[in-house]
This record gives sequence, C-alpha cells and structure tokens, in this order.
Amino acid sequence: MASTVIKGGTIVTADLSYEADVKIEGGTIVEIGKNLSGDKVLDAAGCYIMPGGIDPHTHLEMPFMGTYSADDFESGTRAAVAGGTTCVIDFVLPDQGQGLMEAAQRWHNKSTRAHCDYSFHMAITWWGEKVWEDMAESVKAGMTSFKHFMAYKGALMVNDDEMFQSFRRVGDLGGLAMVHAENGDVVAELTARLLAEGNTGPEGHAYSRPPQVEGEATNRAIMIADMAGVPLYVVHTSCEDSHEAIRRARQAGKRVWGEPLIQHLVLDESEYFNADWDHAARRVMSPPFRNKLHQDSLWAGLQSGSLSCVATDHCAFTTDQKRTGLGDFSKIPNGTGGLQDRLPVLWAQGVNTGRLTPNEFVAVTSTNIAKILNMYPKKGAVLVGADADLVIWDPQKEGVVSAASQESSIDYNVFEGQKLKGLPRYTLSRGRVAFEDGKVQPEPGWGQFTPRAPRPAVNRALSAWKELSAPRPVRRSGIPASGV
Ligand code: DUC
Ligand code: ZN
Ligand code: ZN
Ligand code: ZN
Repeated sequence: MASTVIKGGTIVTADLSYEADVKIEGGTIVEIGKNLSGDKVLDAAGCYIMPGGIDPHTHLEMPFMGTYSADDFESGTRAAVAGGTTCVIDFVLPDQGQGLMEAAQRWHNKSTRAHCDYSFHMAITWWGEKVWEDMAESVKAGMTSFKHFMAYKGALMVNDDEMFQSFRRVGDLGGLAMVHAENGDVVAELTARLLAEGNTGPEGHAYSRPPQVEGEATNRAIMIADMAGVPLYVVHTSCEDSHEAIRRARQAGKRVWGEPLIQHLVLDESEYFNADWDHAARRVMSPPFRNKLHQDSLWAGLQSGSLSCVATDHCAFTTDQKRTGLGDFSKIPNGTGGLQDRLPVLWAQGVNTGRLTPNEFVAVTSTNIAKILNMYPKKGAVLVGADADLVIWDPQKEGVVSAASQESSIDYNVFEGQKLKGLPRYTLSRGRVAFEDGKVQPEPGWGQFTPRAPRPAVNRALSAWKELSAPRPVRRSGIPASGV
C-alpha cells in the first residue's frame, strides 16, 4: 500500500507538543516517530501537525425561512478543507410530520459530493409517537445526538413537555441531548412589539433576542435535562447569561457542555448598527452578536474549560436571500458563514493574542468535540490507528479574509478584512491531500458518513444518580403497593 510521510513538523495535540514524523497508510496513521520514510513526503518544516478541525455545527443546503442555505455539502466542505477542517457535523431537519429516518435519507442524498468526512445530528422538530420510535432507529444508524429548538415558535420550536419526553428518551437510548436555547415565546412577543413600533431594520433582530432569552432557556434546558438524567450540549452559547448557567451546572457535576461560535467570539453587536442595511442583515443570526462583556466571558470560558468547543453554525445566505427581509427583520434568513474561517480566525484572535495555547486551540476546535460527540480517537487525535484527518499548520503564513477568494458560494464574508497569521499548508482527509499550496484539490464524493455510537447509560447527570440511589418514600393509602 502506498504510504505518505509528513516530515519535519511538530505534532500539536490537545495534550502536548513534540517533534515527530507521521506515517499514513490506507487513510489511517500507522506510525509516529523520528526519521520515517514513505512513498510520498509532505514537508512540514516550521509547521504544526494537528488533528483536522471538526465543526460540530453546520447547516448545509438546509430548508429554512422560506429558502435553502446557500452552501451545500460540496461548497461547504470545500470551504472546510481550505480552512483546515476535516469533518463537519450537520443537522438533519425533519419536516413537520416527517419521520426521522426519511429525513436522514434526504441528508444522505445531499451529502454525496462532500470533500471531507461528515456526521449527522438529528433535530427534533415535532413530537409524536413516530418520532419516539424513530429515535431508536436514529441511534442505531449512528445519529446519537438530538437537537431541540427552544425558539422559532410556530415552526421548529418544541414545548417543555415535549422536550422533557424527548430528553428522557435520549437518555434511555444513551444519546446526547442538544438545545438551541432561546425562549421562543419571549422572542415572538418582542418581535411583534418591535415591528408594531416601526423597528423593522436588522438591529430589531438583536433587540428581539436579548441575552436574557438565552440565559433563561439555558437554565431551563439544564434543569429539564437534569430531571431527565441526560447529558446536555448547548449549541451557540453566545453570552454570559447562558455561560453562567453552564458553569454552575458543571460545577454541580452535571454533564453540560457549551459551544461558542467563532462569530460571537470576534464580532460584536455594533455590526447591526452599521448604516448599510446589507452589512447589518448579512450578520443576522440567532443568537445575535453581543457586546464586548459577553465576548470576554466566552473567551474566559474557553480558557478555563467551562466552555468546551468552538463551532460555526455555518448557515450561509446570499445578499439577495437576506433582502427578503427588507422592511421586516423577522423575515431576514437567520445565519452566517464561517467554515473556512473558524480555525484561522481563532488562531489569529486566540493563539496569537496569547488567550489560548496551541494545545488548547486543538482541544476546542477538534479533540473536545470528538470526545463529547463520541468520535474519539477515530477523529480528533494524532495517534496510531486514528483517521489521518490532519492539518499541517504554518504559523507564519499570513493572509486576509476576503470574500473574493473564499470557497463558500455566497457573495460576502462576515470576517472580511480580518488579518490572519497562521493558515493551513496542507489539509488531509483520511490521508488524501485535500488542500495544498493555497488551493483545494477537489474530489467531491471522497467524504464519508461517520456514524457515532451511543454512550452507555452511565453517562447520567449527577442529580439523576442521587435520585436513583436515594430511598423514595411513598404514601401507600393503605393499599399494598407492589414494585414501588
Ligand atoms: N440560527 C441561525 O442563525 N441559523 C440557523 C439556525 C439557527 O439556530
Ligand atoms: Zn440554533
Ligand atoms: Zn459593509
Ligand atoms: Zn444551528
């Protein structure tokens, strides 16, 4: 079998940094050591050899708000490998009344032209017996994480009783519960009031979704998850209000994880006050960008470990699509891009500033994600036997974010003009060079679906353990109760 050797670099993992070569055969790492030889050599002199990025949160070609997100699996994963990301986890979004497995098949059909590996989360967009049954099938098919929208009232939102039932089912199946945590009732109320008062511009979007709606929903989801005895992953944690709830839960021993987005870390709410309607609307996403205090909180969370991963929520819409919301901010398709930019921007703003070490960078962009989502060590590791999903990172390479040169198919970039120092020299997807010399080496269809196994039911929240082990007094009303 033909082999590839990456020579002369420094391996940087979530744990440590050391100089060694990496030998790859048949898509996996077969040897790590000094002076290795192979059929093909990739020069990593002056570079870091890191696990490829895993983006745990994307929406490719997703039907949403009357349109489809503009990047599909082809352009989305092209952007991914150009930015050093080698695995994306997309959300299967069943239509109302549609079975989960039917929806999953649609997602499999959409992903046949991917350039790197991918996996799926399942979204619980409606509730009924069919969903309850299909959840077991979803787990068997490797989709073991289930997202619940607490916002998007009248569309995707699930109510608390449905969420509680679903969370219990997820727990019983050994899965991971996920939430988009925003109080959808309050958002709907604020939106109606703002529009009625004539606040129709994109800044109204931010006013309609203050940090409190996220903090409230995060607290509620944590308590409901605790009662259901299920671990919880809070997507796009954007503010201190939500982070504070996650910190407190973790400190109490609950298995709760928070995921800031690269957008919320580096872009703030002033973007919505730009006089240019297009500029502001292009940045409309949920949750919206916050102020500097919230940004500091997110960075602190990554540094201390109270927040675990950095994602993109890549859900890109063209300017034309955004203009559907001219005159009514609630009709602006929610979403921004970032697949190509997540690693370079986090390196520039996180590592080059001293806020994160290179090892912490690997943890929050890859290894923690692989562990939480049960893909480790196949993904997220530089270890013998792991997939050769790697990025050879040149810390001296400079660049500037520009829509003109990006792989995404939209016509702008929310990070436009950001200065970069630290970019991929090569990106490898299961040993195949997918990006080299500043260019994607396309091979649509190379990417494979990566199923994820459930976790044993021991992965329970602390309070559930206490409940299970404590005696529970019952009033027996004089009737002998059996089995209580
Ligand atoms: N938020 C977005 O901005 N877009 C997609 C869905 C979401 O929750
Ligand atoms: Zn969301
Ligand atoms: Zn502008
Ligand atoms: Zn999302």
